[in-house]
Amino acid sequence: MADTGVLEIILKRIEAVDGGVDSQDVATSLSVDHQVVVGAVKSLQSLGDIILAEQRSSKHWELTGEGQETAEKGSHEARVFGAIPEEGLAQSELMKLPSGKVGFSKAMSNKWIRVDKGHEAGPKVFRMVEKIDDSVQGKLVQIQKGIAADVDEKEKNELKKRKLLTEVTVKSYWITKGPSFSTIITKQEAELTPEMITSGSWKQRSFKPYNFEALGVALDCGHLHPLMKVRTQFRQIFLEMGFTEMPTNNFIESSFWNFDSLFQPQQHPARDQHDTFFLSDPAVSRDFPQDYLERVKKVHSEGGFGSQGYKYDWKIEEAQKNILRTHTTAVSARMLYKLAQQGKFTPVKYFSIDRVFRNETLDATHLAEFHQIEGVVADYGLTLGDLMGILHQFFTKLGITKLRFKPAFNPYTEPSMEIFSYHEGLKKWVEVGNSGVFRPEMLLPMGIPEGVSVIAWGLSLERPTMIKYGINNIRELVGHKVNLQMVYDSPICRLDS
Ligand code: FB9
Repeated sequence: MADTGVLEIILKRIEAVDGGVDSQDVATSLSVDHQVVVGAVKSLQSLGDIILAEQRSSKHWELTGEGQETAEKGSHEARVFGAIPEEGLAQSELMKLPSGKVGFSKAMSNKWIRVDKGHEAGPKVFRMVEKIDDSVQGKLVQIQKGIAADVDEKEKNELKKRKLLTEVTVKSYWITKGPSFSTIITKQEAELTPEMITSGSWKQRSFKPYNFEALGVALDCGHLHPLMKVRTQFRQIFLEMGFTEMPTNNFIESSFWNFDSLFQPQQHPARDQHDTFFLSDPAVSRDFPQDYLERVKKVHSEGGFGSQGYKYDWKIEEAQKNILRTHTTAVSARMLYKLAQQGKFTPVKYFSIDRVFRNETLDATHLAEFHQIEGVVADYGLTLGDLMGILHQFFTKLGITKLRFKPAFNPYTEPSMEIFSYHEGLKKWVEVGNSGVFRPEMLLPMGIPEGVSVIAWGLSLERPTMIKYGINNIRELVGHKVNLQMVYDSPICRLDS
């Protein structure tokens, strides 16, 4: 609230006149900065319709610094005239004077002085008249005193061209009485309290208008990491597509569920130390559905279900090894086995978004862990066309509409496809995920009925997050070097825009 003294003075002045008052005049009369009066006007306006304030601008002439000097000491030409003695003055000496250059040409054009070039020592300047009328100084003095009625606009603009005068635009408020005008300022209440309501005193109070433009109070609270914001968006996409989230709360997994159940052979390179993190304690799991384990062992070592298998000596010790899961497809395997055990098959749509761990070479976009996003659909008679269709539907919700599919290989899906999207910014096709149809050697040992096929796809959470938030190095997104201010400042995520 502005100084109430200024507010009261403004109100009393408005009351005292028929029309209104100008904020600049008030500021001048109170010897305060104009902004002080503007602040008082804003405060009065916030109290309701006490005053009306119409912004206006007026122009007036002001002397420049050089103009003030001219008004005080005379024009340059007058100062040059005054510097020339009876016996004349060498032009070279005259030009050394501060007003020399400007004053000389003006005095010559006014025919106040003349140059005699017949002297041996060089040109000499002489007066041509006894005295002069310094009209420039006279006009500036009149303008300075505010009595310049007979100085016309043309003459003022001439002075402006000589940088002796400048035209100043002044914005001010014309303040008049409002519909609720009063010289008494009643303090406005900022909030309606229970006491006011119970006592009824609110009836005699005036309340500040509600400011719907006010920003909310910045909450000093936690902030969601961009990865979590993007995860929420992906979760929303899956949910609106009718998918159910899988329970992924086990980072530790047995090799059996992570690899063997997916028909990934025990000698596959992805299963050794340099690609997978093995646990030392507890090093092994032993609790598996025995009948299912036997079927897995058989399909690996001898084949079955129409497959010749891998024909190797499958060892339970390999399957028992505990690891950090390398993909969330291990969770999909558990869920599909559980689905097969429920007796009557029912079509399902599952998804998962959670951390997976790979003992890989680190670089600017790859760490030893990332969040995998996975979608799974199980139903009778699903085909590769259904997979392509649901991929188009899913990626369209990310704003990705141009997809291409490239044949690929995964141990647990056949056929498999890498998914590519055309990146308008990079002007090239970029890989946005992988997909495929789970193999019968994976599904049939679980007990999934003949005729049911399961399509699935996966992508990472970090890649789209880095793209959406313009982060080039993954260490700026996750890890101990993350700038927490980035987390605080990261905006809400909208994947479809
Ligand atoms: O996410 C990936 N790229 C991507 C995804 C979205 C995106 O969004 C743009 C803003 C709009 C941009 C890019 N990729 C998969 C492709 C590459 O980044 C790749 O270099 C890295 N891949 C990870 C694995 O790397 C070791 C991404 C990760 C990945 C790859 C495959 C799967 C999951 C994650 C899978 C699978 C799968 C296949 C069949 C059945 C079930 C699951």
